[in-house]
Parts: sequence; structure tokens; C-alpha cells
Amino acid sequence: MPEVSNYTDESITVLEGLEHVRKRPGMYIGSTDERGLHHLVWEIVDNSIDEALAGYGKEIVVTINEDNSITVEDSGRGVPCGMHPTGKNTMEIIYTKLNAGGKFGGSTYKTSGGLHGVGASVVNALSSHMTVTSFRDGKIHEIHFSDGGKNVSKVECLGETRRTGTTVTFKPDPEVFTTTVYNYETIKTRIRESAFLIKNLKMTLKDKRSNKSESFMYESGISEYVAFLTTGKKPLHNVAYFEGEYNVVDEQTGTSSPIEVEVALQFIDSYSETTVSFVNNVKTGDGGTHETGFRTALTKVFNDYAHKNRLIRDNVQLEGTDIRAGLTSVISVRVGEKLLEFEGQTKGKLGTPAAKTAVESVLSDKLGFFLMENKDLAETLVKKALREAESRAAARKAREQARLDKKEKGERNISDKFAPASEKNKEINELYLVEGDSAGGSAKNGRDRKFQAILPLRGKVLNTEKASADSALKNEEISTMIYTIGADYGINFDLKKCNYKKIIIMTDADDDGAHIQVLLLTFFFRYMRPLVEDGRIYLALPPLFKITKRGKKEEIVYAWTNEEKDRILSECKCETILQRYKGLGEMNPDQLWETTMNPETRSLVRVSIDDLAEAENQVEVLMGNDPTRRRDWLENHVSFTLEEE
Ligand code: 1YM
Repeated sequence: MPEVSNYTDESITVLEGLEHVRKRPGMYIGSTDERGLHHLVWEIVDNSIDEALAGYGKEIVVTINEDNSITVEDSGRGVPCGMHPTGKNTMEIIYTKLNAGGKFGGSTYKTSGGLHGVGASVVNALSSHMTVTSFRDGKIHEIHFSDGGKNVSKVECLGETRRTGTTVTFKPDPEVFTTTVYNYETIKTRIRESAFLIKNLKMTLKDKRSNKSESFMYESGISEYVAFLTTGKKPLHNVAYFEGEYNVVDEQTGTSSPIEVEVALQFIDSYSETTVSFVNNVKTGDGGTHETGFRTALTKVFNDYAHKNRLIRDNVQLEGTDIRAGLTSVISVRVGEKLLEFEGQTKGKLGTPAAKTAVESVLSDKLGFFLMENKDLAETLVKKALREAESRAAARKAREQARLDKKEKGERNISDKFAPASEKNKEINELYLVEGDSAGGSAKNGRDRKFQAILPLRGKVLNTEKASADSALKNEEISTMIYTIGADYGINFDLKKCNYKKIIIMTDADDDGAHIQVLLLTFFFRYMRPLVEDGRIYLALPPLFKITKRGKKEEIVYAWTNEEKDRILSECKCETILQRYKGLGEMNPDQLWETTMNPETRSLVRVSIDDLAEAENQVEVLMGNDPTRRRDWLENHVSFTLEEE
């Protein structure tokens, strides 16, 4: 039987009660919507992962129970169940006191970035009931909580055991959360991600509601993650993997702490670039210093190699963006707590300066060797970068020429059709992207010109999943959108410069309209991802029916669904005229304003993408020919939230 005794019951500091968590759940888990609901699972699973990282337990099982409660099991040492100096059992303390993490601050890297690691007690505070079972020192101990941890049972010894580990079951409190239904795909994506990041850790997800079950374990860790991300694409080589350690020395104390770096990458025959980065196994959606170090090293190593091997002239430099065309990479760094710094509103950006140096130095050496050992590939990649640079220059030229030609012929540019808002207020201005010129005309006349700008789009928008970056940028609609939004694109995109608070896609309520929506979402996802992440992209919801009631006074009402229409028609005592709107163009400016543009009366759908790595992998599904696959994908990965204004 394993011996367990390195946990001191005294080392827990009691800081605060759970009432504050109940009062302000957002402060602890971000939100009380679907995202917050899933956050509870991450909290508990992260404790199991920390235990596995400390070297105890190789398998974690997450079960979604029939009643949407969650059970997490690990095979670590088991949570301590001895007496605490306060006279309470340690199990009780861990799950009822905030920050009761005796182990946090220790030698291991805790899985903590931003919101994570606030503790098991937060989950208890937001659960209607919770049960913790500890298998430790040959015995089974259990404790129950209910009503957000207000009711606590005694710790009971249930008997003897040969195993060790911890099992936690909790049921999120419906009084706290706007939804309490768990999403299998969301949990699956996240635990698969953990399995990718921690080699040989087996993660299993079971769903008792549907009897589904899947396990994930990867011997080669992030190399397999990259292979997963490039599935179905045309790789130019096998995944390359680099790892190393970099020591950061504190000048004052003379102590040194290591930063561990792992990078896996693969070039594919394509144009788009995908980087997913992590710090201490937590995704850094907004990148940060580790990503900067990665890019710096890549640019430098490729230029050095190309110059040394006379693949480019001395006075030519390859640009980073040209080198990275078609590159898929996963960067994972582990940084000790003392060096951890995060930036940005969502704390999704690593700020630690030493992480740049660490990634740069590990990668500079190893990637340099890799290119020397794979000379044919290196030459292919340098040539690919050169072609990329050429076509970018050609695209720029063509764009300028097209503009000049049009000017000469006296033709109007699409940008001439753009109707800006009369006041320049980034905090409230809205950009409507409108399908078709005629609807564009109605929108221009119907809008509140103070803060609403209109950009009519003609025909189908370019499919940016299939087009190369330079043909996308040559496209008039696309280049006008980039210009109007004013925040650049790709890695240069800067949310702070964005001219609009909301960007609203307004299309007809038919198949063509739906296709245009998807094409625009693909564009924003590819070129202006932070807009999607920040929740600034919306879909307008025009009504499907206009019903004219011909009573004593004529009255016009609108219906957004068939049910609504039927209800209005059956409730109306007078004669009615029913008109099904075939397109936005059939609405006059006043009607369009009233139904679809007036913030007081309109409904908007906010678009957000739940998991970017998954979305990245699957974006082509959106553009594929199978509409059911597309709908499935949308339902699982893109949240459409109706906004009440
Ligand atoms: C299903 C959730 O919480 N496992 C788990 C938690 C802990 C330990 C082992 C543990 C840690 C140590 C010593 C130590 C603990 N978590 C906390 C706190 N699984 C799950 N497995 N012995 C056991 O770090 O020294 C304290 S112990 F407070 F962070 F929650």
C-alpha cells in the first residue's frame, strides 16, 4: 500500500467564507452561463491534473451523470482527511474555505492561469450538493455538502481500501446558473487538450445521459496535437518536436528557476497559420511573450539558414508572415509561479518577459539543427516563403492598379457605397454588413446615422477558407471591410483600434443569406479572430412575416417565427393580410429600422466561438458541401446568444 504523509494539515490558511462566492460568482468563475457552468468542471479536474503532474496517478475519469451532475475521479494520493488544528477535518476545510490550497505555492507548476486554481471550495459554493471521497492510507473517507456548502456532514469512514485517489461529485446549483445542462463536446475538447499537453496522462469522459464514452492518451503529447490539427490537410513533412529548458536567474537572490519549453510544428501546403499556445497547461488565447519568442526565433533561423545556404541574396530578408504561411504549431511552456505574469482583460495573454527569451533560445538552436538535417525540406520552405512574399507584393500592386483603373473610368468603388456614421464613437458605433444593394439602400435611409454605418455587400462574399491570403486581400469586399473596421488584420489586428462596438451581419432569412453569414464568419474567424472572441460580431434577425390587421384602424405587426405568425393570425378578429418577406429589400426604410435596426426593438444574436483550436480544425466543415455537418458544427462550437437590448 502506498505511503502518504507529505501533506501537513497545518499548512492550510483559512481566508474567507463561501458567501461571497454565492453573491458574486462572476468574480470567481467569470460568468454564470454555459461557460461558467463548465468552469466548475475545469476547477475540479485541474486539481486531479495537478496531482498527476506531481507524479501521482495516471488516469482521470470525468462522468456527466444523468442529472447533469459531474463526477471526477483520480488515482492520486487522495485528499488529506486528518484533523486540522482548527478542530475541523481537513476535507471540510479544503472544500469550504477559499484559498485553502496547502499545496499551492509548492514546487510543482500549478495549472493556474487567470481564473483557474481558485479552488474546489468555489465549486462547492455554487453547487446544490457535493460529495468528496478520499481513498488514502488504506481507508475510505467521505464528506457531503449541500446548499452551496452551508450544510456539512461529518467525515465518515466507509471502510478499508487498497486503492488511493479522490472522487468528487457535484451538482451545479440551478439558482446560480442560467443553464445546468452540460455539453459533451465542450468537456471532451477540454480534456482531450489536457491529454495532449501531458504525455501519457489518460483522460476519460463518460456520458451517462447517452452512454457515450471516450478516452484520450497521447505518448507524444503536443506532436500528436499538431497532427490532430492538420488532419485532412496536406503536410509537407512529419511533425517536428523541440523541447528544452531555460534557467532564469534572479539577480538579487541568486536563485534560479527553470522555464520548460515544448514546441511542435508542421508546415502544410496552404496559406493559413495556426498557433495554439499554453502556459502551465492553460490555453493562452491571446498569445503573449512565449508566442513572440517563437516567432522571433522562426524568422531569425530561417533567414540565417537561407543566407548561409545562398538561397536568398544578402540584401533580402524573409518576412515572418511569409515564413509562417501554412504553419501549424503548438507551444507549451511551464513557468514557475514567481515568474508568472498575465495581461489583458481576460488574462489570456502571457506577460512574463523571460518566456520570450526562453522559447527563443530553445528554438533557435534546435530549429537550426533541424533545418540542417532536413535540407530538402528547408529549401522547399524557403522557396515557399519567397513565393508568398512575391504574391503579396503582386497583390498589393494589382490592388493599387485596380483602384487607379476605376478612377480613370469614373467607376465607383464599393467603398463609395459605404455610409459612415456621422459621429466617431468607437464605444457605441455599429457597422451593418448588408446583403445586396437594395437592402443597403433601405438600411442607409432607415438607420440612425449618428452611430450606425452601412456597408452593402454585393453578391457572394469570398470564401476565405479556400482563397489564399493575397487573393482575399485583393477582394474588394474584404479589403473594404478591413479598411472600414480600421484595426488591420491577422497577427497585426489590434482590437483597440476597432471602429465599432458591434459589427452586425444583416442578410435575407434564406439559404443564400445563411451562406453569406457563414462566409463572413469564416472571414472574421480567419482574419480578425479577436473580434469574435470579444463578442463583437452579431447577426441581425429580420422578421419573416408582415401582418397587416385591417381593423377600424390599420395596424402592422411582424412575426419572426411560424408559431408567432399563427398565433397572431388566430388571435386577430379582423381581416388580415399576410406577407412573407422574401428578402430585406422588400422592407421599406422605416420597417427595416423598426424591426431590425432600432436598438429598442430589434433582436440580435451574438456570435462566439467556444473552442478555437477545435474551430480551427473544423472551420472547413463549415465550408463543406454537407449542410447537416455544418449545422452540427455550428451547434457544438459556436454559441449564438439572443441579446435582449
Ligand atoms: C477529483 C478531484 O482534488 N485530487 C487531489 C487533491 C489533493 C491531493 C491529491 C493532495 C495534495 C497534496 C497531498 C499536496 C489536494 N488538493 C488540495 C486543495 N481530485 C483532487 N489529490 N496530498 C493530497 O499537495 O501536498 C489540497 S490536497 F486544497 F488544493 F484542494
